[in-house]
Order: sequence, then C-alpha cells, then structure tokens
Amino acid sequence: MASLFSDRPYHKTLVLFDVDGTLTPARRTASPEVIKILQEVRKKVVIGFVGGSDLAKISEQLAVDGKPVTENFDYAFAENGLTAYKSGKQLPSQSFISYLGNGRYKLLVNFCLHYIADLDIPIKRGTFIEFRNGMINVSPIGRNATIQERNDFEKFDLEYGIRKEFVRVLREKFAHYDLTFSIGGQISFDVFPKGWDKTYALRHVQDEGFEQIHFFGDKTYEGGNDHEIYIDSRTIGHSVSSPEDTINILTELFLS
Ligand code: M1P
Repeated sequence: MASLFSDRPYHKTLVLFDVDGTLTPARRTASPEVIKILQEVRKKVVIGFVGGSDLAKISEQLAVDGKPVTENFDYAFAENGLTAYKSGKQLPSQSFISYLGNGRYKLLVNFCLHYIADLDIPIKRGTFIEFRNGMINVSPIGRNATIQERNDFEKFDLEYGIRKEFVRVLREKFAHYDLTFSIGGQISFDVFPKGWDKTYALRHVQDEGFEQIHFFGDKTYEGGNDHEIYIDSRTIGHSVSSPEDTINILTELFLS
C-alpha cells in the first residue's frame, strides 16, 4: 500500500507528528517555517499528524491557504486517530459513546459537572465538557477561556494540582469503566477507553507496509499524552521541546 507514495525516495518511511507543542505552540497556528519544512519533508517521506484535539481545531492550526488539512498530510489523525483520514479520504473508526453506552456516560458526565460546580477556582467560563467522537474533554475553567485565561489557569493548576486531583478522584470512582484520563494540554484533560491513546492511530497504518514509523512529540514523559506512542516498539520516538526543535531534527534526518 505504501506504493501509493512511490514517487518519494523514502516511501516506506512514515513520519507522524503530535500537534500542540510539536508543530505549533499550544492551540496556536503553525509558523510559515514549520509549514515549509513539512512540505519539503513530504517530498521525501510519507507524513501524518496524530493530535488529541478534534479535526476542526487541528484544521484551524495546520490548514494552509484554505486547503483542508487532510490534504496537506498523507495521514490525518484527530482525537488520537479515532477520526482518521488517508490521502483526504475518511477511514472507518469507532466512537466513545458506543463504547460506553448512554447510561454509563450519563453517570460520568453528571459526576464531572457536580465536581466542577463545587470547585473553587479564580474564574470559570463555558463548555466544561466537550463531547467528541472518540473521547470527552473535561475542563474545570471551560473551553471558552481566552488565551490569557488559559495561561493563567495553567499556572494556577501547576501550583494547586486541580486537574491532577480531579483525575485521581475519577480514576478511583470510575475504575470499572476501564478509561484513561490524560492531561495533554493547558486547561483540560481527555477521557477515552484504555488503549485509545495515540497508539490507536497505528492501527490504521499497520498493514500499509511501512518499514519505519517515526513519531515526534513533546509530552513524551510518563503521564503525557505522547508517552504511549513514543515508547511503542513500532515507532522510532523523537522527544522535542518546541516546533523549532522539530524543524532541526527533521532537517538533520531527512533534508541534509
Ligand atoms: O493536543 C493536546 C490537547 O489540546 C487541548 O488541550 P487544552 O485545551 O487543555 O490545551 C485539547 O484539545 C485536548 O483534547 C488535547 O489533548
């Protein structure tokens, strides 16, 4: 199947990227330098992204000249690969709600909303739970927070461990649901079935004949949302500190 990309010198090499902190600053758009290097690298290898966010948000961050993001990458994996595209065409996938069922889902959501209502934090905004195809995203401050409010919450959370404690309580209370609670960004955490972390995306490429799969991510430490795919034996992991770091490693590996 990799022959689809046989115009490229290393068509059996797939390079996957996390989005926030790896290709872009958190929740911001990619710089022209990052876009340019991706276009250069794509001439040599097959490229894809694996983001925790939903496709609409990743599109805002990575779209170029109004073209759909699913066309700028050979593989597009949003929500850890629960929304997946290859060469612009959507691939079949599963959903969080069909895994959990409405009854169990309602108990989880009700508990989270009560917990957030009782939280004494400096400010609250709107959209405390975002329902996505492959996961829910829970935010104590709310997803409508501005960039400044996000940054302030992140600092506050670092000091007071609001999300850590929330996740600890949920892990205990909903142990029988077999879910992963993953703190990947600044103001929220993702909730999805065990195994539906970023390694889920590898299911879509495992029979595609790739000889090497590189993965670039910034939250590669234990507990970070890039950890599982970074340490997976099927990938060659690269831990980066910023989009600039990603550019440097890509240049060294594929362009020099
Ligand atoms: O990609 C990392 C995370 O980005 C966002 O997190 P936050 O809004 O907390 O910064 C979310 O889209 C989250 O789902 C995602 O894992």
